[in-house]
Amino acid sequence: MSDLSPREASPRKLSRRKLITGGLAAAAGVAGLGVAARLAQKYGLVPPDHGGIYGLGETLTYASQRLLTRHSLAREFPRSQISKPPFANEIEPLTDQFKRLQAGGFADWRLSVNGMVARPASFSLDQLKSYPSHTQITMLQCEEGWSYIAEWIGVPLSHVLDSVGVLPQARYVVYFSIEPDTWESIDMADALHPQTFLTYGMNGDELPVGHGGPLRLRLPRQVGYKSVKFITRLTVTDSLKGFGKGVGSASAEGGYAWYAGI
Ligand SMILES: Nc1nc2c(c(=O)[nH]1)N[C@H]1C(S)=C(S)[C@@H](COP(=O)(O)O)O[C@H]1N2
Ligand SMILES: [Mo]
Repeated sequence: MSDLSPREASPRKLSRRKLITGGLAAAAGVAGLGVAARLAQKYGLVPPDHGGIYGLGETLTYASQRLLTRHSLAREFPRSQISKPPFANEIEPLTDQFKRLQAGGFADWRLSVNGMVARPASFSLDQLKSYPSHTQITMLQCEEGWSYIAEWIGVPLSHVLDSVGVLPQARYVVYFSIEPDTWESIDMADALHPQTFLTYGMNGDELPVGHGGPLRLRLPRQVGYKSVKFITRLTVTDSLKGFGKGVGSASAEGGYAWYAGI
């Protein structure tokens, strides 16, 4: 019996990955930042918040994560491990617009999807719930150190993207909260990842407003701030330059990493 794991049994793939990550690190160490930056650029592995040569750390983190863990899954937990009760992180006072929608039972909540898609669309919650619902029991980890485990119920973002027809040149999905100045973006690898959900339920119930109800993007492979609450809009794009200050997210503008993989 071979003791090779399936991944090790595919030497061609592995050696290409090794070559690129090894090459990036070596280039950074020996030949200097310029060469590493050019290599990363060549393979499309530069995050939007790289900040020129000073962002080499961010670039290496993102590049090696993408090459090595692109298809890996966040850990899922048994039902017995669900935290009781999970507390909700502090959120800004909700706007009047939100309160009006809440008073109507969120019947008028819409998720609009536009940008580089064949058929821009606007979905009601009922429409999103008409897709087969999926669940995951995963951990939400705040960058400040605390975490909790919950069951998240929703529709994989990939289903919604498939239904609008993402154009081949798309590279990122930018997602916006109904809250002002609250937005993030992810690359297509994370957008199409099976655990990236548009979430409308939690622990067998509706998603509570404190946890981002009626609709939250759930992204268990990155830290908590990428799981934005109160999602109303998605834009598919090939460049993040035109959004805000061009570094990919509100949190990146505030000095946090755009790519915050766990
Ligand atoms: N719209 C919105 N989404 C948000 C936040 C926020 O303040 N507003 N906080 C983020 C941060 S920093 C964390 S750690 C998680 C907390 O999720 P929880 O309230 O379910 O614990 O939500 C994230 N999503
Ligand atoms: Mo957080």
